[in-house]
Amino acid sequence: MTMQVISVPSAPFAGQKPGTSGLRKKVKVFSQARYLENFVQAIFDTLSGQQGQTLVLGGDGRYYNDVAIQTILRMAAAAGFGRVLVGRDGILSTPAASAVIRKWQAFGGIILSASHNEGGPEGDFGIKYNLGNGGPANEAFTDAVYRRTQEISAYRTVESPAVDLSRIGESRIGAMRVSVIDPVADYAELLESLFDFDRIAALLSRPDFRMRFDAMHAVTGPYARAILEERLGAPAGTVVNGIPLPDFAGGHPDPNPVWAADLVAALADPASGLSFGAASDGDGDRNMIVGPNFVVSPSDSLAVLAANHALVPAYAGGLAGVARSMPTSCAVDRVAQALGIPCYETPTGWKYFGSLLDAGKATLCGEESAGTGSNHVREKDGLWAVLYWLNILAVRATSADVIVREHWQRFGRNVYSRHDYEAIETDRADRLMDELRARLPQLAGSESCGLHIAAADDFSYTDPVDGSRSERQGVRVMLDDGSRVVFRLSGTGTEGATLRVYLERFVADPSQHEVPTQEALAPLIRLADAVARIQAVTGREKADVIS
Ligand code: G16
Repeated sequence: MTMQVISVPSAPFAGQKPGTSGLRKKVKVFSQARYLENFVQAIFDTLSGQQGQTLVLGGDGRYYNDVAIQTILRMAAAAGFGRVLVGRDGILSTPAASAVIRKWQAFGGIILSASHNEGGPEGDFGIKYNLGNGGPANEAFTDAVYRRTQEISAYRTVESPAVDLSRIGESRIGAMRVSVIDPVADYAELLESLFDFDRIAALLSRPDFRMRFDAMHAVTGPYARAILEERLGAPAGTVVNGIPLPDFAGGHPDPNPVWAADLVAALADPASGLSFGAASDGDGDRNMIVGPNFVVSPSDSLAVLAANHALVPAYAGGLAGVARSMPTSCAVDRVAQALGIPCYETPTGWKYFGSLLDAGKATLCGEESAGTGSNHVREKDGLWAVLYWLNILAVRATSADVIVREHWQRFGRNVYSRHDYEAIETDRADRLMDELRARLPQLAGSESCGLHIAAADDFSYTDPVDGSRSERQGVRVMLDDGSRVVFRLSGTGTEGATLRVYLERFVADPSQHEVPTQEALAPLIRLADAVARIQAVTGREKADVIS
């Protein structure tokens, strides 16, 4: 059955430039007439060869997810896709979408999410396109989509009633099949193939081991229940805040000590009886790992996963290499050196890991922004990280804090913190970065706050696989002893600009490992303000979020 394709006249919107991870805007912006349609049409116009192919579609269930899914289904039919695999109720976590694209050899996928940003009618919405490898489209593609949004004059759709997404099954929009799939099954099967589920199940059944997984009312609730409670036999109630809500119950589904403070407090309270805590974000790709009275920093987590790879079935054969984003601490570099494997340093954004994973150059990747993952999919993966930790805990029969402290003893500690200045006026943030960039030539070799700056530059990256180049990816100020301060503007915010200041100092001496992080970094915090004139330019006396 063919349907008549309707061409609806439209005109460009300003600002449809994808950031670090797709296009993220307020719901109010996305729900304007033609806004979503223009962007989706720009994606479809940038593709070629999609006729008759399969598209994967799903999102994190946030407010507007359901409306957007129906719009995109009609537009996919008009664009000539042969089939769409859509998660039941329009739900697919980001790593699950990646797994489904890969398993079913789909042409690509559209994921609806604004990650850890708040939801609801006043909150944020987002959309990104993933390629046939299951990973976020590269910069060349997103630049082309942006160019297309600036010249668009119409979008194409069909007239068709809304598809019932509440039941698994098949239907059609014209010639296009719509298959509503179980959002959990393919993903859970993949994770089961990577880890020692028998050992993890034995750990979870021990009376002296109790874990809590906080799904933060976001997408991972159903995934965590199915995997931890149903397949691995963790007691009912292990997963908390497990029902996804369109507004995440009013919170930020951001697994860090600020937004998951309840979990951190529970693990700090011996009366809770908890020995391990974990959380994931809006779309299920980020993770937080918490031990008794101990929050594992994401950069340390990546290093620990790499150092313990031999304990996990999927990685026991060895790692080809590891990769981290530039602002992520160099803790994993030390592990790579000890293992004799390469460590790649990429710009911020999971999309930069894709070519390294596809080429078999890296097995594990991670970022300071609470993301870790491997070559099993092409996205970072929150529950994967939790299962990896559980697998290590099951084999080593000790707690997460002990594992990290032993890691520091062996490799030294890369003391690390990120200071975020949120919702700064955009022109002030741009001025700060411009002036900092202009000062770079004088910074190298200079003294500031009693510290000697060995080098200073603006990070650029050449992809070792396809040779593509990315410039202006963050200012690095490096000291003689390996300490660093990195400055960049976030590419995921929706309000003004967010300045991120990343601080790192290497401490070899074990007697200094327990010095509180902000105290250990105090000289670098002063240096950061002095070289970037943060207070003077932004008017802010301190960071809004320190993690
Ligand atoms: C996205 C990207 C990550 C990045 C993070 C923060 O994650 O996929 O690679 O580290 O944003 O980016 P920024 O510092 O530019 O805000 P997510 O979980 O938000 O999709």
